[in-house]
Amino acid sequence: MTDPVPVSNRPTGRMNGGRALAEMLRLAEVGPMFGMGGFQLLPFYDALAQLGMRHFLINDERCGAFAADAYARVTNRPGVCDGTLGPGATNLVTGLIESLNAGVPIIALAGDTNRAHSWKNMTQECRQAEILRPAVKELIRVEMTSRVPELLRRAFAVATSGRPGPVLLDVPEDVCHGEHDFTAEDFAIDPSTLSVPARRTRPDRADISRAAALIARAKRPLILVGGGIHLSAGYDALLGFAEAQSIPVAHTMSGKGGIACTHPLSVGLFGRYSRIANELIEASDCLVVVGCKLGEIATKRYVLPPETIPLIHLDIVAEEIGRCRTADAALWGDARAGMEDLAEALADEAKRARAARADYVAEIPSRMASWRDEAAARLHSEERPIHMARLCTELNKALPADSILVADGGFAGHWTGLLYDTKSPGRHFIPDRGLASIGYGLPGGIGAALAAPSTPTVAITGDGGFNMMLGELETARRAGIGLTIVVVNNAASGYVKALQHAIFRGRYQSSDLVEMDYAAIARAMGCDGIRVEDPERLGDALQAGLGERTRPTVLDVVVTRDPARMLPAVDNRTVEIKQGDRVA
Ligand SMILES: Cc1ncc(C[n+]2csc(CCOP(=O)(O)OP(=O)(O)O)c2C)c(N)n1
Ligand SMILES: [Mg+2]
Repeated sequence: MTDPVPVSNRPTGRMNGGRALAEMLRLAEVGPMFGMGGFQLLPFYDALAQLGMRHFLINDERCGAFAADAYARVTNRPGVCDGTLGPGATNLVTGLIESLNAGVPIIALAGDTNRAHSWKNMTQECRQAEILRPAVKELIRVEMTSRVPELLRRAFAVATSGRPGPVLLDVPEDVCHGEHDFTAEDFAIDPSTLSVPARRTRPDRADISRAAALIARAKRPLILVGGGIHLSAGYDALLGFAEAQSIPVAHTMSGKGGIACTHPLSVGLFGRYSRIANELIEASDCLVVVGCKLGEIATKRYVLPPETIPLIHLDIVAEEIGRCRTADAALWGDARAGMEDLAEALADEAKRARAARADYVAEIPSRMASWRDEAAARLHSEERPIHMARLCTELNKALPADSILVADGGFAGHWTGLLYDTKSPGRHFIPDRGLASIGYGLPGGIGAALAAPSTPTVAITGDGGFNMMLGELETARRAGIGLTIVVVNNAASGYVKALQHAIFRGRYQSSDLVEMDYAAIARAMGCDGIRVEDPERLGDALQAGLGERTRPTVLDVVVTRDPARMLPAVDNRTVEIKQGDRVA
C-alpha cells in the first residue's frame, strides 16, 4: 500500500471524533455527502464546515442514501451519507439495502446514544444497530474516539472489496464529541480501497480452460451481462471478448451499458421483458453469464435459461454461482479479469470462430430491425395521453451519448429498461434494481448530477415515486443542479393498477392518485416546470430541460391512464400473469 498523502500533510493533535471522521473522509477525497444532522454527529458537521467539505442537507435520510448510491455508481467511489440517532438511522434502511443488493460501495454514518445513558429511555433511542445490521455489508460500532481513523479505513476496505456494498459506522455521541490526541500516522489511507474494484481476482486457470472449451465448440454463444460489469469497469474487456469471438451480448436492467445498446452485437434486455434477447437465449448453445445474479427478473421467474444449455458463470461472489442455475463452468473472479482470461485462452480460436459465427451475428441487426418494425406503431405513436414507448423514443433522440438516465422503480424503469438505448458503454442508465423501491429517481438524479456536473442528467420517475420524494425538489434546487426530472404522470400507482386490472378483473383498490400538475408544483418551488400532453412537444421539452444548467426542470408528462395498456409486456409479453402470481 502506497499512501498518497505524505505524513506531513496529515492532521495531528487533539481533536474530537467528529473532526477525525471528517479528516479521514477528506484524505479519502470523497465527493459530496448527503445527510440530516442531529446532536450526536454535530462535531462532524462542524468539522465539515471548517474543512470546506461539501455536504448536502436532504429532507429524508433515505434520499441521502439513494443520492449517495447514485453518486457511487457514476464514480465507482464510495458514496457517503449520514443520519442521526433513531429515526435518522432507521430512515437509512431502504436506501442502504438498495446498495447492498446492487453491490454499491457506501460509507454511512449514524449517530447513536451517549453510552453513559444508553438503555435509559434516551430520546430517539432504539435498537438501531440491530435494525441496520442486515441492511449493510458490515456494521462497525465505533467504541473509542482513538479508533475512528482505523475503523473508517476498515469501512473503505469492506465497501470496495469483493462484491462492494454499504458499510455503516455506528458512532455513539460520546465517541463523536469525545477528544483524543491523534498522530499523523493514525490517518493513513489505503488508496486502493477508495474505488471499486479495490482488488481484482482471476478465476482458476483450469476453470478458464473448461469454459473456453465450451465456448469454442458453441455455434450460438451468448453473453448475459449484469450490473457487475459496471462495478468491474469491464467495458473494454467485454467488447474485446465479444468482438473477437463474435458473441452477442444481452443485458439485465443493471447491466445495460456493458456495451452500447446501439452496438450491432447488443441484443438488448433479457428476462421479464425482452425485445429479441429471450428468443436468442432459447436458441443458444452456450451462455456466458457475467456479473449477474440470475435472479427472478433476469430469469423470468426461473424459467430462463433452459437447463439444457451449457452455462458459464463468472462472478466475484463464489457462492452466487449455482444459486439459481447450475453452472457447467464456474469462474470465480473479477468480471474484467475473467473476460480477459477467456479472450486470451480463446485467442488462437478467434479467427475461426468469427468465420463460423458470421451468419449468427448477422442475424442480430436483422432481428432487431424486425422487432423495430413490429414495435413501430408504439415507438412512434402520436396518441394522447402519450404512449410510454413514444416517450422512450424521444429520450433516445434527445439524450447525448455521455448523458445519464436515472430510472425509478415503477413503469419509468420498466419501459426505459426495455426501450432506452445507451449510445456508449458505461453507467449511462441507472435503475435501482437492488431493491426496486419507488422514489429513487429524484434523489438518485441528484446524486448522479452532483457526481457528473457537466454531464446531461435526466431522472425519470412515476408520479407515485415523485410524490414520495417531493421534498427533495427543494434539495435539488438548493444544490443548484440542472437536473431534468421526467414525471410519468398516469395518475396512478400504475403498476399496481395494471396488475389489479390483469388479475382482479379491474377491481381497483388504493391504486389511483389524484390528478396533479407537477409542472406547476415545480414552478412554485422555484424550479422550471413544463407540462407535456402532446407527444410532438416532448423533444422541445427535453431540450429545454437539458439546457437549464442551474436549477431543476420538471417535465410533467401525461401518459396513458388505461391500466390495460400500462405494462411494457403488451409490447413484448414475457410473463403470463396467473391469479395468485406475484409479479413484483
Ligand atoms: C417503496 C415501494 N413501495 C411499493 C412498491 C411496489 N410498487 C412497484 S411499482 C408501484 C407503482 C408506483 O407508482 P408510480 O411511481 O406512479 O409508478 P407507475 O407504476 O405508475 O409508473 C408500486 C407501488 C415499491 N416498488 N416500492
Ligand atoms: Mg404512476
